[in-house]
Amino acid sequence: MSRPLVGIVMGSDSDLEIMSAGAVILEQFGVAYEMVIASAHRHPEKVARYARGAADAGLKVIIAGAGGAAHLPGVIASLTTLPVIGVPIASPQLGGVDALYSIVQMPRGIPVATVSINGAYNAALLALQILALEDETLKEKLLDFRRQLAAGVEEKDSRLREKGFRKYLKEQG
Ligand code: RP5
Repeated sequence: MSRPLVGIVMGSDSDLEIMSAGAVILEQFGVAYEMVIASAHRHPEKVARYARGAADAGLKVIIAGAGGAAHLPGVIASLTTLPVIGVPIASPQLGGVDALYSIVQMPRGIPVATVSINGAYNAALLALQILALEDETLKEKLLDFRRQLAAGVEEKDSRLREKGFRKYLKEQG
């Protein structure tokens, strides 16, 4: 197994299901990653150790997901110059707006690239795009992925024209 290029960090195992959507995408593109549970509030020393050592460990991008008073991505970003992508995780109480605001409203000087609530899928794609800056093969794979997205739109459009909206909606079920 090659050395991980992407670190997927989360504040709790309750974030794991959401964050695993990012891991699946990285696997599909053949990019090595590691997953880590390290809470900014419950285990700040571990977060600091991980963030400070991330670049030397060979990581190129960190995806950090947290819910509630979500300080994990920002704290990691403060301790490394690697790009950090923040994933706000939906909480049962406030639905993720709490984490979204916590992660996106970083002070000037320490950015976190924040994706949508529960957006681990897009976080992984953004990580791949960053890696693709120096990896032509990966860039080609991303272009192919985009072509597939476009083909999916074309296929739906043709189906809609062919069937009409009533039949289309019925089949969507
Ligand atoms: C955050 O608190 C975690 O990222 C998680 O989203 C949330 C709840 O954690 P648990 O109480 O489920 O461990 O730090």
